[in-house]
Amino acid sequence: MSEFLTIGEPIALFGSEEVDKSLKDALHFQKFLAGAEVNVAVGVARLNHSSEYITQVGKDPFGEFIIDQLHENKIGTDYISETADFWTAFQLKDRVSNGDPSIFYFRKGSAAAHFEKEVLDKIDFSEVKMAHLSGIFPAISLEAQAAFRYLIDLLEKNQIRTTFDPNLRPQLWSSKEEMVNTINDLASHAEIVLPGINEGEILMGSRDPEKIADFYLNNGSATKTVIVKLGTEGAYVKVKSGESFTVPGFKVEEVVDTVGAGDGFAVGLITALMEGEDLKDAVVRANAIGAMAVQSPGDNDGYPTPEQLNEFLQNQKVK
Ligand code: KDG
Repeated sequence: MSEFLTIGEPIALFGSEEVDKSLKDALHFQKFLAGAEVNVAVGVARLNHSSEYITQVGKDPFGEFIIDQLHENKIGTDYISETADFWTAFQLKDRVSNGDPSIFYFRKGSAAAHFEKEVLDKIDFSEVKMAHLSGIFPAISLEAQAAFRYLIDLLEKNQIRTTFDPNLRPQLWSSKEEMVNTINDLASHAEIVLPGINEGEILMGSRDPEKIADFYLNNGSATKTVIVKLGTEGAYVKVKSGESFTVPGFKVEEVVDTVGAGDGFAVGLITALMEGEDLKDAVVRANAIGAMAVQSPGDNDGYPTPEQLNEFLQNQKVK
């Protein structure tokens, strides 16, 4: 078993190679492995930590591509089921010279949305140090949400440290109210909650990082730390004892694609904590990997090896 595990929906991503061309008009695409949680699994494995990814793929070329990519990235696939009845999800992403790209998903009723929670009974938790959860998997279907809640129970029973990224995807929920209530309920089970500042505003009604942090620190007894991601400004951190600090972000020369930065942030935080670094240094690493992620076109191709991370940290200046 691995030191780290996560559950999610893997997606075959076709990223346009044509800058500022609409998805309708673009003709040339590059294929990548994507999906918020698998991005985190990739980043953790790239920093030499054993990493396990839980999901279901279809018996189709995208499913085969994803399994190959997981093997190439040295990610454990012991708890991945396969089905011939449903397709693996895929998505199209355009390339923009400014701001966030548009993404078009083909995922409704996917193989992952039909994940059966019995698979989770096979998990060996003996070496697991940390697990990462995100608000996407519980949004893709009621079956996935039931499995997600069952995994939370298992993680609690096995006293595994958890991070939770709300990763809001409003199009996957039937209403804003359902999304907000469910995400806040799920967040209450995590030790570390990682909302983005815009997500905080949607989820609890304020853009004040301290108010967002206080909301989640009072939301459930499991939550000990809240880290509010401030984009290029870095991150605001508050812990249960009341201590708080801001860690500034790194300067990025050229932004190629913003998607995957939040997942990269989680990679930095989780790996540093698993290595015993203190919270402040862990957030510095989180900011660094977030900044590295935006400098390449796929979601996770910019995540560093240990050597690349050290080089970045030595050469970069904070904003
Ligand atoms: O965080 C990156 C994800 O947005 C992307 O990989 C696709 O998982 C995905 C999603 O649901 O948006």
